[in-house]
Amino acid sequence: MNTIQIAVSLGGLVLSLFIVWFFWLAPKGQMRVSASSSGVQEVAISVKGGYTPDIIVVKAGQPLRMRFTRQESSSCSEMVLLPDFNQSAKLPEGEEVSIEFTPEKPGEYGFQCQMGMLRGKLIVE
Ligand SMILES: [Cu+2]
Repeated sequence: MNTIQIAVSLGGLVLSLFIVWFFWLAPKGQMRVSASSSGVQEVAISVKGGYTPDIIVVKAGQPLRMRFTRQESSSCSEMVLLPDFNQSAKLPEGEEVSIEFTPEKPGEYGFQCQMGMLRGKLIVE
């Protein structure tokens, strides 16, 4: 390999590392949810290569409504699962789908697509 080939390979490596970081590892934003006047904590989550926001902070003992809107056709994200709460939903593209439950115990709970490639975190305080 000459210098240019090495530079090109290194460039490609750096680029793929960046893509991995960008799509899978970078936090897409933390959101603290407050209850509306009806007492429901409500959060809108957009689904596109990940969940935005992907870290959601809520209060224990208050009903929570998670409104998912999937903005892509990738089959990866067609389901969202919250195994700790026995909740799951199919997300048709472009349609808002709500999941409602009351997180009773403080802790950290994951939500994810069916293969576990997209992940988000629910922090219950
Ligand atoms: Cu997936």
